[in-house]
Amino acid sequence: MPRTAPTRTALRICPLCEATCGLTLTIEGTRVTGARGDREDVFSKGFICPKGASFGELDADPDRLRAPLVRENGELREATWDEAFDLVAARIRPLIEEHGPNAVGVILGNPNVHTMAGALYPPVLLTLLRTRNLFTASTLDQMPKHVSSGLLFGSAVAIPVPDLDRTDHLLLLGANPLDSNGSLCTAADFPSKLKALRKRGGTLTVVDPRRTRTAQLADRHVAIRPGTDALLLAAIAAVLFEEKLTDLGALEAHVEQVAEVQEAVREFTPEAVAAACDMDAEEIRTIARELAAAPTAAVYGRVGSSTVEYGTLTNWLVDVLNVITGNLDRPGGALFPLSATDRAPRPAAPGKGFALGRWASRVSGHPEAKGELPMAALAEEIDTPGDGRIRAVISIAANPVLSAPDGDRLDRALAGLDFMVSVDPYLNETSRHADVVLPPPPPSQSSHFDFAFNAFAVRNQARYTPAVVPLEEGRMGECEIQARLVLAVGGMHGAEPSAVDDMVIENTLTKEGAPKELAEQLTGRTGPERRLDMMLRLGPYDLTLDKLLENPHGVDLGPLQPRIPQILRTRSGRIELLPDPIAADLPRLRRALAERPTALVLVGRRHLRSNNSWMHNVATLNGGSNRCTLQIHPADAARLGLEDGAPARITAEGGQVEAPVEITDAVRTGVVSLPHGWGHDRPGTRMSVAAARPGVNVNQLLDGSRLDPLSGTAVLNGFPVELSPVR
Ligand SMILES: Nc1nc2c(c(=O)[nH]1)N[C@H]1C(S)=C(S)[C@@H](COP(=O)(O)OP(=O)(O)OC[C@H]3O[C@@H](n4cnc5c(=O)[nH]c(N)nc54)[C@H](O)[C@@H]3O)O[C@H]1N2
Ligand SMILES: Nc1nc2c(c(=O)[nH]1)N[C@H]1C(S)=C(S)[C@@H](COP(=O)(O)OP(=O)(O)OC[C@H]3O[C@@H](n4cnc5c(=O)[nH]c(N)nc54)[C@H](O)[C@@H]3O)O[C@H]1N2
Ligand code: SF4
Ligand SMILES: [Mo]
Repeated sequence: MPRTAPTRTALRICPLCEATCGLTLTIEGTRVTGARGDREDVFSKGFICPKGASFGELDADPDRLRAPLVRENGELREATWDEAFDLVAARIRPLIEEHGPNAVGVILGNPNVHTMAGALYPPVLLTLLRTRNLFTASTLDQMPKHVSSGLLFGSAVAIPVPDLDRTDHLLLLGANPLDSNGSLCTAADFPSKLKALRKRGGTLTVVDPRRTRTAQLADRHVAIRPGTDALLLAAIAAVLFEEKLTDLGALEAHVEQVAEVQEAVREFTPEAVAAACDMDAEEIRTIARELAAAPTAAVYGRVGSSTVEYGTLTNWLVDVLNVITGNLDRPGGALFPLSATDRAPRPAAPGKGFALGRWASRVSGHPEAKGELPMAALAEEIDTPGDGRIRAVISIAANPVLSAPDGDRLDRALAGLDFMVSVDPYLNETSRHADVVLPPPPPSQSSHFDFAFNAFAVRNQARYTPAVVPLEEGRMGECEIQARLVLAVGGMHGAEPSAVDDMVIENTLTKEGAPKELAEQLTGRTGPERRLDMMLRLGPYDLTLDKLLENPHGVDLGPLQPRIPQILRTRSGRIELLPDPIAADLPRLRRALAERPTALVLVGRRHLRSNNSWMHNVATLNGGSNRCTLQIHPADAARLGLEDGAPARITAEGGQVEAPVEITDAVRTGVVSLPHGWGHDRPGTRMSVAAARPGVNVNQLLDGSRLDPLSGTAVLNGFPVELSPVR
């Protein structure tokens, strides 16, 4: 008998951020003891970051829940899976039958885009449940991009990504890929790609109120006043029109309303916006001319251009610039990826367009966007009495008590629900309110395919990694958990979970007009694998699950290709450059020209060794420079009497928090920065490492009323704060 467990290696795509790096894991017995970058991975070619390197610690975190929890007499206790699902069915069905589907609110958090389960089952759950109360991390993040793409291109998921490997010029706004590793632009090893851009003679302009590690790489860093990117971009467009620097190139035949946009941005001259942006008008002209002069260029904005006052307008203007410089849909510009599980391209044809506001939230009347209501309105939908209030919540991979505005109110609201079920590996600030917690296994025990991120990748490719360690005794895979949840909520409690997959396969094949025999040809040991196989076979490449299994380092599908007009689904079949909802929101931006800026506004930041709210429980990731401090410029600190290391009180419309001051000239004057995802000091959680260094919840400063009106996205960046020393 071997005295020690045998050591082996296995490949696993990293699920910890959007870069989707291929990892080579070292495994002793059933324990992951090491992780390095897989040099043969077709996409990531060996890249790894400190989070990926901590895969083993994160995977083996002793605070991860091992068994379901159910609430009995107010206390959570361990239960069997059968008990847990029986309880879900028994409690949720009567609520739906008595009060209708809208009595159930569904919350979907970010990690759903990092698991196969999160891609495959929530859509089925929502189809069966038919609730209008859907809240996701998108309205704390990228919903402005979906709305902008929906309006411009007719499809909310048609999102152009910068062609990082080939572009000559990148204008990057409100993104810090050196720490975030990129977002809506899946590119393993973003740092090298930016360095390579400069090495081949290209240029990088970074617009960010902080001198980030990304900004330090740039040829030009513009420390803009937060929240004013829409003004800057409108001014760049105005210059391009005024100086006749626009050139639509091959797009000419596929775009309408260019003249209308020219008219709409005319008054946003560099001189008109300079004071609001706190920029030099001449520099704005230079940026516009550089953008036009570059042989190819891409404009790309992320979180700092999205979770802001004019989020949808900013995201629209990003693509307006890509269009009027002829860079949209051309190599070196911004292109639409075609992932292996996308539907095979259909011929170009006018579509149904994109509708906003098909229904509105009950309390504040916020319009839906992409079928969702603002996460910032979740608490009021639960705690405001009346017909149609949310009485039960299904929360999957979400921690809105920390990630959404006014966590204290949401905390109270969740505590007052009739019933809550949470699919989450941790008992944290949000899941502690659940009556049933269903814990998925750690990532080593889950198979992985990036349904979401392959569609935003800078190179088309496909990779599948089966689970590297068998399911531990007593565990249930997350696909099965979510399938059983679908059945329990959908009134089919007790049916085989594979029934969900069979139903989806049958419906899809019928809808796609595919031969029925295909269902029998599908390979795969499990329902989710067969669904993946089906999607690959229906997809645009000649791929199957078997082919991916034969190529464990992935299949490269080549650089991004032009997809216009085929991808367009607007009513006109063309890019509608000035959609009505955008035109209707422009007066708000015009008013901003005259507004006097507030003295001090707050922005967030991300740390390389962190991820939103849930990775502070790994000792190797929590510590060092990864701290919840208030960064402030020396001049502002001196003016306000704040000392480095001493606590400051931060006050805003939603409340107050106290955080230690970190004086640094990396933030510009008039701006302070506090990261999100902290505030692990609530009772009843089981995250011991995080609780020992809790930090504070920045989102307690917000009351949920600040939203980008078109997308319902919370304004998490660039809101006014006041500071004082804590004596
Ligand atoms: N102030 C401020 N607030 C922000 C942001 C900001 O920049 N500033 N960023 C926003 C953004 S971009 C986002 S995306 C949101 C994120 O908001 P959320 O999605 O609410 O938060 P996360 O911290 O990503 O974690 C979600 C939950 O998923 C659980 N989880 C982890 N892995 C798995 C898994 O494999 N399966 C399941 N079922 N659960 C899992 C975690 O334990 C955690 O409870 O936060 C937003 N909030
Ligand atoms: N290490 C790490 N990686 C992550 C995450 C994480 O928490 N940690 N989260 C993941 C998630 S969910 C997402 S969505 C992505 C996000 O990925 P990124 O969008 O790259 O995220 P951030 O690092 O928050 O970068 C936003 C930048 O916008 C700047 N900013 C703030 N306000 C403004 C403004 O008004 N204008 C401009 N121009 N800039 C502004 C901030 O200073 C910040 O540097 O990262 C993902 N990857
Ligand atoms: S960059 Fe992202 S995907 Fe790559 S190793 Fe780090 S956390 Fe994982
Ligand atoms: Mo995000």
